[in-house]
Amino acid sequence: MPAPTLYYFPMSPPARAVLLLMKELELPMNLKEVNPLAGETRTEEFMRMNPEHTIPTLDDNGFYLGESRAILSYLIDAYRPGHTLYPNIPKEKALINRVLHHDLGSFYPKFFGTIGALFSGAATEISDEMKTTTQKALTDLEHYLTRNDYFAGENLTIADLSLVPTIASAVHCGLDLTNYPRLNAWYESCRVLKGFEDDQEAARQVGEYLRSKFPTGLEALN
Ligand SMILES: N[C@@H](CCC(=O)N[C@@H](CS)C(=O)NCC(=O)O)C(=O)O
Repeated sequence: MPAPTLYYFPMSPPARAVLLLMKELELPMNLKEVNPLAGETRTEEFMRMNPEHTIPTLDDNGFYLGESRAILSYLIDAYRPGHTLYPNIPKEKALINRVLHHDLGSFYPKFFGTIGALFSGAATEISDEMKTTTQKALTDLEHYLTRNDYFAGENLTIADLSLVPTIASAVHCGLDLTNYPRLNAWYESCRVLKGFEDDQEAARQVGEYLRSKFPTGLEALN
């Protein structure tokens, strides 16, 4: 059967999480770049695959899947079942899912939802409220790392892969992670990921893009 196709955009944090997994496991995959900023996720053809018009979108031989975290767990279950990045052990899986749900339902919307307004031009300054919301989101992550070095235990899992691109983007936009020592130590340990350096390049582009619109970047969050 042909390898699955991933629709992605290089700067997109959720798409980059899937790229990190693909590189880590050396999964054969066709990559197709789609630019949401140019409306390419809103074509009829794309929306037949994913009516929510988001990347990443996976096409596994006619099985279409959106939502990066669902794609991460599907790829392991389908292509590397039981891998340590998402082990087939109910309690370990539950702890990973917990972080993925926290990321989707709390961290990403609080953090990226807030700073996203700077990228779109909807916000032209970092308000006290934006500062409080993003700092709370980062402190919540810091608390996750109180007992473990990684987000769901003592090993890297897809929970970490889901978070790396957002944090890397924030760092390249000017966030000083040393204010969050556990998160900073975690970020440093993620450098072992095979796709980490490529992800840094994407994060650098996100930083440049933000500074083109908002020259001081995220420095006011520190
Ligand atoms: N929760 C989704 C978020 C996906 C998402 O919002 N992707 C953005 C790019 S970062 C996108 O495709 N936006 C285009 C659009 O909404 O039309 C995931 O994790 O996959």
